[in-house]
Amino acid sequence: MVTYQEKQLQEISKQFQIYGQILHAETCKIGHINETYSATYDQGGTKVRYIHQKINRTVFKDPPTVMRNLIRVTSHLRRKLEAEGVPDITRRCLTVIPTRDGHSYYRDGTGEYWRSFLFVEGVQTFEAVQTPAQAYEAGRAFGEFQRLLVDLPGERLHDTIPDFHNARKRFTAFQQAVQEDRFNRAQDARREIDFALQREPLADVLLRALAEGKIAERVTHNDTKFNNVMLDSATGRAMCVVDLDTVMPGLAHYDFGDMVRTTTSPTLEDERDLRKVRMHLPMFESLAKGYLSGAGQFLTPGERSYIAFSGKLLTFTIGLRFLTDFLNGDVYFRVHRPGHNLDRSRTQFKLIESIEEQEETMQKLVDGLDGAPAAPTPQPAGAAKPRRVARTRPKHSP
Ligand code: GN1
Ligand code: MG
Repeated sequence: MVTYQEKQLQEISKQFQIYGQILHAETCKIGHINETYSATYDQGGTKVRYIHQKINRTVFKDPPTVMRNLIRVTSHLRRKLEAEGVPDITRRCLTVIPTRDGHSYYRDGTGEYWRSFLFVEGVQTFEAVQTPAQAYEAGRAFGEFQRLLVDLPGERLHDTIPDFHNARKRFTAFQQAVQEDRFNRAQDARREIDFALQREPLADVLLRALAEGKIAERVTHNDTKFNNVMLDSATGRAMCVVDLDTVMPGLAHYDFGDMVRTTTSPTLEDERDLRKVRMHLPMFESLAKGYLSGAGQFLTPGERSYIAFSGKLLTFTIGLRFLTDFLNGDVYFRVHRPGHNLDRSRTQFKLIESIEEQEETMQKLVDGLDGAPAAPTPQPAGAAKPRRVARTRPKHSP
């Protein structure tokens, strides 16, 4: 039976340089923002998969500029990887499939923007980290991503979401949501609101360091959740990072910090049993080693001095965003149950407490690492014990 989505996708897919017939399509129920489908085609008797994705226009106000960034970034990455002699390029970097008239996106009759990617086969993504070797690989992948983009030629990338990680602006939005309390939900979040208010000074630390020239603007990914790294199913090595809509000017710390948030506690982002939520030092150590080995030499001593702090800050910023969205009536992040955003903020705040207990040790550990430590042997992801949180289908974008 052809579902509505498949019929719709058949129409969409005809717009792209994909030949053959759609055999079936399914929704990828991942990410909080865009709508993503994987579709299998018959091409000359071989089954080939593609990703089709509808860009969320409420979040990304100007999809054509998102796509312009994405094309510049993926072209540059591909050129650099080729120059470094890296094999298997279409599994190492996302490949955008152009429309039949050569554009990077298609705008349908209702004004929605669609794009397509080659499906990367033979990889896995995970909602929660399982081993220090995986943390190393995630760190290495995003470190390498930043390193490869350090010399992106041309003008400054477009800010696809202005002030995306501006913690001061996020804090102000949070204060406003508390003050307005339009859904009368503040009473359910008293403890979380107080927790956040007490930590207000965190919001300015990196912005001040940037203004004082201690750290520099870079090209960064800005959404470095662990589930945005595809690990080779056979070797466990990181192959490709995905979800490139927020690649734009940022701080290296935004990327490292969000990795600390999602790659050092073995729990899901919305874990309700807070006793399980903890920043595990061995995970952090592997993550930091992987990151510094991937990043190579470009980080300055000033940047390195804020590395441990960045974990706390990004967990704070994203916790604030969840809490703000809860207070505002769940208008931004997709929710799957009442109180979901509040639960998510609780998990982030528990992780902050754990980071606070270990922050000094974390920074000392980073200070003791040089730029390119040796890699531990990754464990094959396929050999890891299957867990509820493992996903065999890759996530290509939010
Ligand atoms: C969103 O949709 P997803 O999972 O890729 C969000 C990130 C948050 C994340 C929290 C554009 O990412 O900033 O960290 O949820 N992306 C956007 O899970 O807001
Ligand atoms: Mg995303």
